[in-house]
Amino acid sequence: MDQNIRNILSQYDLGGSVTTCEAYGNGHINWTYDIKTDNGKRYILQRINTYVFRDPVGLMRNTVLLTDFMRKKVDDPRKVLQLIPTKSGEFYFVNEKDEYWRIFVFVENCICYDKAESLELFRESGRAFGNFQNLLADFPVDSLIETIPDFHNTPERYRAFEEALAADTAKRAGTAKAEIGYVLSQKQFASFLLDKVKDGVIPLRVTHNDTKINNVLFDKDTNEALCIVDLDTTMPGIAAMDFGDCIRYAGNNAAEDEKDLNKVFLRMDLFRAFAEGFCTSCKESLSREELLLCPEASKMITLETGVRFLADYLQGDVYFHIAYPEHNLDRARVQFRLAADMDDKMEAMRDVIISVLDNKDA
Ligand code: ADP
Ligand code: GN1
Ligand code: MG
Repeated sequence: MDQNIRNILSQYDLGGSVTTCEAYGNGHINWTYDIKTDNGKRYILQRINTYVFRDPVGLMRNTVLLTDFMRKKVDDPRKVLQLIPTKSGEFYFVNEKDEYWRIFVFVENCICYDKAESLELFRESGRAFGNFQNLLADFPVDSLIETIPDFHNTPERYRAFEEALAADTAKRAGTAKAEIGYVLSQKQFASFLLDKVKDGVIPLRVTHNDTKINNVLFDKDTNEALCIVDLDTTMPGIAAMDFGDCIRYAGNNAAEDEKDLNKVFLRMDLFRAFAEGFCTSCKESLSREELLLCPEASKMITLETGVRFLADYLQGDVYFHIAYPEHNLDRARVQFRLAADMDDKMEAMRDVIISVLDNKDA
């Protein structure tokens, strides 16, 4: 364990001495560690990525407000993230290098998946995110800050992409001509959902905004979804985009960074399973209009995420953690292949949503 981490841990009373501290999880943004103590306690230590989150104090205020609010509504403490205060009672610690650190209780007996290993598991993730909507349906939206302004504003992501393309800082535009062409060909679609908000067809709600399956913790024995983690981007947004991001990540037949694009396609059996879990659990909190936009939202978030990966590739990988130099380009290619497949399956996705909402089998 390095001295920096030792110093951070010394700010906390963890009810025992720390025996191990290991890098943990597959997140692309924060730095996460699994901490174990000699009296059997386990924690998640995290350093907040302050390049991504420019207002970590506001972010932590959001997390405290959200977790306090949800805790009053659940029956099992494992169902809501629990922050550990420092010895001086703060929910985060800032060291002399201006790094922001925090500690959560490690949710006991949980397991986290990086893909939908079965239809039932994915249906259960749908229920979990649907239930997240229910839990926060009456949360006072105005009390949250926007931790990343314009996070799912797709036209704004296009603007940033075009800026990155014009600057071509990393001199990589020449290696991504086909991908750049695809992005530009889809520009008309980018404002489709925000126009619905502007026209009053759908509302802004408290949404999670990063609904990858690895942001859900399941009970190891029963595979019941226990807890939604990674609340850093929970802020006002479009509910159907939360649905869409789950589909983008785990409804894909392949991994987010698969190199063999023939393996990349939307699995309709997974789409249906997720829709059953999500739409059924939050039918009361969300309107039919919102749920009917889930197919377009699935394509929107897939396209937008691809645009973000490609912009980061053009900028020299300043945002997402990468494992090798073309990682962001590979990720972007997968998103574009998947978005194109979703175009082909738009009608089929819509039929599934309608049949789930109308409780039919087809
Ligand atoms: P990132 O923002 O980098 O994605 P996350 O907050 O999602 O970071 O954490 C990374 C991983 O750590 C999660 O995917 C999950 O597996 C695990 N994790 C996070 N919080 C907890 C917790 N309280 N208990 C157990 N595992 C957790
Ligand atoms: C990041 O932190 P993580 O890995 O859950 C990103 C999401 C992207 C995702 C792509 C704050 O999520 O927006 O969809 O990578 N989070 C942030 O895998 O930018
Ligand atoms: Mg995460």
